Amino acid sequence: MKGAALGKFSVSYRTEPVETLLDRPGTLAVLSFGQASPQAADPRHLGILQTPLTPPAPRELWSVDAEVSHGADGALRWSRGGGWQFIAVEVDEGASGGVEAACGVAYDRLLAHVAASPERHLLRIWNYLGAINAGDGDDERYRRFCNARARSMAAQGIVRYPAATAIGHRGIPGRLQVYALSAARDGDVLENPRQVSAWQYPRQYGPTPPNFARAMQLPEGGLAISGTAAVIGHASCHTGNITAQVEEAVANLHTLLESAALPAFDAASPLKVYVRNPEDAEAINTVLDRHLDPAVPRLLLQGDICRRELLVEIDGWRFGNHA
Ligand code: 3EB
Repeated sequence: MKGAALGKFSVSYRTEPVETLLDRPGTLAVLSFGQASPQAADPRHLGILQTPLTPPAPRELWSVDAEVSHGADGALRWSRGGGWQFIAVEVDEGASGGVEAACGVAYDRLLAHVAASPERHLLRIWNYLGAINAGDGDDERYRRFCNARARSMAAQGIVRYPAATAIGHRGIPGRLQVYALSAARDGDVLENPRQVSAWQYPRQYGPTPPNFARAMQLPEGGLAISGTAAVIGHASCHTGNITAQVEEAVANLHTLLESAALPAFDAASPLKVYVRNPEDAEAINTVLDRHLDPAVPRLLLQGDICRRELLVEIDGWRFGNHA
């Protein structure tokens, strides 16, 4: 089903106070960094537990050119307008019985909500979990998260995966944060010709390959780009070399843009850079200064990447100028 045209959707980094952003017409969501979500606040305001590395960090604003309604139902909150929906679920592992159980709870809630909503196409999802690399081999928490995510998606009959990010945080232990974008019209999956599709990763990375697409072409144009790291084929590369890892991640990003016939990142292309070791921030910025237009908004956060040897990962958006 094609459905009606969607309104405009955009994401930007903003320095205004949260109340100012929430009061703007068309605000779908506001993300604040380095803090937990405030209790009983506007459901559109999500606190992200990862520490910003360039204080004062801006907030992230999701906007639509339409009227927005919102609500909350326990651990899940949503807002919708113009054919777009923001959904967030936050779960504590202690209350759910461990990382796999918590992930199952979060995904079951999220997927059921999306399937029952007018914005039933899941396009983009972020997963932030504590101590993502704790546990050895197949007991690693990221791998257990992948098991649960796959089970929930299979139970909902999802066979076409959204773009995604899965990154660790060092905030409240055991707090799982999942948030997502869905829409009333579907997008188009975009894979990276330099990389094996994640859902086809071989067994060595865990019992369940990660269920995500490298990028999602949004129904009204624009590209939502998944967490992108120094992975070629299915292998991590440049272990221990932060400069080379950033260069490889940027090369992967540029390949995605080329595949979508999109021009280079610009002022409407907010990128988020997840940095394992905060002391690498300067080296990372040096490489990014070399490869990105200075107008490209970027936000560095401390975040642990899901493979231990990976030191940096970049996700983001490219709005406008669509082919
Ligand atoms: C990779 O390329 C790096 O499990 O949702 C990137 C983006 C990665 C999303 C996920 C994992 C995920 O495999 C890791």
